[in-house]
Formats: sequence, structure tokens, C-alpha cells
Amino acid sequence: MNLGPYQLDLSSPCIMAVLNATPDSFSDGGQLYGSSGCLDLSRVLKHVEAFLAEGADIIDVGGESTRPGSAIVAVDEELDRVVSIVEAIAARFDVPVSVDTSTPEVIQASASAGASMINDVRALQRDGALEAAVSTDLPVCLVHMAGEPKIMQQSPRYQDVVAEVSDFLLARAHACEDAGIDRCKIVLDPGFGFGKTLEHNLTLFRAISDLSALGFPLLVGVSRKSMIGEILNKPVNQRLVGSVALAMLAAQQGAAILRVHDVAATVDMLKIMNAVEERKDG
Ligand code: 9MG
Repeated sequence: MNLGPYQLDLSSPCIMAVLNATPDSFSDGGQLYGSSGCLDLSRVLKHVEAFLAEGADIIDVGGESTRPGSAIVAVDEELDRVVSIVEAIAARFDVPVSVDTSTPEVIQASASAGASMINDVRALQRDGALEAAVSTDLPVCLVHMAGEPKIMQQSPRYQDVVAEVSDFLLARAHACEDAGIDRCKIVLDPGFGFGKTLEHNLTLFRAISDLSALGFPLLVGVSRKSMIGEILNKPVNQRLVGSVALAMLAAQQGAAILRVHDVAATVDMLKIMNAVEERKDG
């Protein structure tokens, strides 16, 4: 898959590293902020350097928390948080940067700053977002989310979660194609934790092979999420094993991109998995 000037080989799963430029993200909020309360670019660059040394393939920069209960951020604030980071990474490192945003102004400014992909948990449904994405010519990741983060975990309901999520993702992919986004620039994501109970998440998880067969690469983001906390009854800083276990199960079912906080551990897991699979037939 082409991500701007970069070529991503999706024949085995790629790692998208999470870089949250937010003071309030659920697992790593505030880590890029200095003691003055301002975003510290030198911390950002250190994090990126570490992610690359560990084997990340994409850096996903977000300026608005999408954890359950979080509020929408003003456009200027989001621009402030994201654009300088994208510019700094694009200028110093040879890695595609995706930007986690639903905001047309941020989509456009990020593309001008050197972003290589747009990752939208609202699947380009905000007013002007689809048009903005088309104008950038960048690949897009379309995520299923039921409702808005502020209320999405208040009694989510589905008749058939797999069918409804699949139908939604295909409809958004077709809307993107109709608007002029090339099919080969579309990635789908069932949106684990976005308006879903644990049962919904587990049912969707078991359907990753079916979702991977919809005709688009599938991105899976489960790292440190509350579904792991619910199963293990563990806080966010004790979910590494659960995150890597789910990443492995997703990779085995054909997930193309894994969005993770713990890059080194996930890369090790993939090396083990690939070694076993390569030897399976040989
Ligand atoms: C921004 N963000 C938070 N969780 C995510 C997930 O599961 N997938 C994608 N694509 N983005 C996410």
C-alpha cells in the first residue's frame, strides 16, 4: 500500500505506534507535555526515535482523545497539538505519519505538514471531512464508532454487531470511492471499544477473518483497551500481556495493521509468529 512517498508491505502485519499529543488520553495522556504544561517537541522526537528503533512502521499522531467520555476539542487547539508534531517527525524521520483526526482543517493542515495517512474514528462523516480527505489524496482509515466518545459506552445495542459494523464500513468505503478516493487507499477498522460492550468486542474479534475479507486491509486497535481490563480485571498499566495476546490473535486472523502502544513487545510477538508460520510448511 502506498502511504504518500512510502510503500507499506501488508503481506505480514504492520505496526502503527500510538503517539498521543493529548493531555487526557486513557493510557498515555500527558506524556509529551513538559512541566510548564506545554507540548515538548524534544519528548515527541525521543518517543518517535524509540518507536522506530523498536520496529514501528507508522506513527499515528492524535490531538483529540477518543477515550469513552472525552469531550470534543476546539479546532485551533487540535491544530496546535498536531501540526507541529507532524512537521517535526516528517522533517527528521523516514517514516509515514498518520493523523488521527475527524476535523477537515486538521486533515488539510496535516497533509501540508507531511502526513501520509488520515485515521478517522468518525469515518470521514464530519461536515467537510470527506472533501478534505479527497483533496489531500492521502490514504484513509475508516473506523466504526457508534455515537460520540462522550456517550458511546452508554448501553450500546446491536441486532447483529458483525453485520452492522461490516455494512457501515462498506457503505463508508463506497462513499469514499464515489467521492474520488482510490480503493487501494482505503483501510477499514471495526473500532474496538467505540460504542461496544465486551460481548460486542469479543464477537467482532472472532470475526476478524470475515472483516479482513471485505476487500480492504483491516486495522485493529485493541492495545490497553478496557476490553482487556474487563477480562483481566487489571488497570491500564497492567494490560501488556493482554494487548500482545489480542494482537497475535488479530494477526492470525489476517489483520493488516496493528495499532499499539507497546511496539517492542508486539514486534517480538510477530517475529515469533512469523518464525512458526514460515516453518509450518517448510
Ligand atoms: C484513534 N484511535 C483510538 N483507537 C483506535 C482504533 O482502535 N483504531 C483506529 N484506527 N484509531 C483509533
